[in-house]
Amino acid sequence: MGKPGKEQMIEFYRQMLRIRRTEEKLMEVFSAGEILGFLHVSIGQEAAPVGVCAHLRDDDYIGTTHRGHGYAIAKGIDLKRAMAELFGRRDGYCMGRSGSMHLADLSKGIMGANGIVGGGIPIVTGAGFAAKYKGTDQVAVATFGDGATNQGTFHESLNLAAVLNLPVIYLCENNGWAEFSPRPVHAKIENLADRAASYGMPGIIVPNDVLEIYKACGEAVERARKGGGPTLIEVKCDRWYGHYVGDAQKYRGKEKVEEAMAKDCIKEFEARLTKEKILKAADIEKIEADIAAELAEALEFARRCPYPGPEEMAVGLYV
Ligand SMILES: Cc1ncc(C[n+]2csc(CCOP(=O)(O)OP(=O)(O)O)c2C)c(N)n1
Repeated sequence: MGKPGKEQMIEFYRQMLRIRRTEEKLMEVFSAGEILGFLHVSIGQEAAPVGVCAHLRDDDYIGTTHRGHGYAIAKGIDLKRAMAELFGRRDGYCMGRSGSMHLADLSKGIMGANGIVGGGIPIVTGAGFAAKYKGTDQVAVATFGDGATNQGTFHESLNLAAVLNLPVIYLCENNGWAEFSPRPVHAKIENLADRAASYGMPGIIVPNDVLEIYKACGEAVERARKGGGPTLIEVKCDRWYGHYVGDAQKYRGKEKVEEAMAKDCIKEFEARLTKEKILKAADIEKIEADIAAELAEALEFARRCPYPGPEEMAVGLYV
């Protein structure tokens, strides 16, 4: 795995911004009542999806959480159909039934977001098992938050993956909060990557920096593809907004929120690329304009799609 070139770095920037702008738009339409149900955004955490998905092929798997839009976007989901899904429309990926929390596109290896904390981890471990069993060189990535590392599914999956030497990357975005509980309330250890040692796999800690994440994930993916087994990677990041859109964060305090927002993985990367003369102001403007146009088109598509009819309720239902 080489270092990313200039073009690739610009692409990292573009993808992170695309995730940010999409979720900002989602917050807007959700607040206006156009999207129903719950919405969890990953604003402030855009580096991990971009850093890991840069190493993945369409036939590699990824399984995410209730905060999974970023991974779906970075793995190549079509924004129009994803938007239609969140709007509950028939042309969405799952006929408008999955919404934000179960968005999936198997043609791109996106096994689905998951509303059950820790629920995606064994599913992805199973995908890794299938890849190994079939003798392919596919890899599977499970992403989850710090809270999920206290679920039994996490421990059972990591143990099995280590014992069977499965090609799975476990990517924990430690944003310091499990819903409304700060990390010290739900886990006694500060570094969740330490848990890897008890299963006999490497445990790596990386900051919320796309290049560092790209490097760590690249090594883990390469090792997994070559039969070297699983890795646990912990990204130390911050959640800018509440647990869900509409959460006033009374449990967190204004100062802590401002502290989190002062750390922006996109702005930091933008400053670096600008300093190294890889990005100019005009390039940034063009990227912003392209994303705005793509989002406007996706929204227009979603709003225009019909809702599924009651007669379609049983389509895709297996009993
Ligand atoms: C099995 C289960 N228990 C509890 C919940 C309620 N719940 C939803 S999200 C969440 C916290 C998740 O925290 P974390 O894994 O750190 O992810 P983050 O929200 O920080 O991305 C909880 C407890 C749930 N959805 N599933």
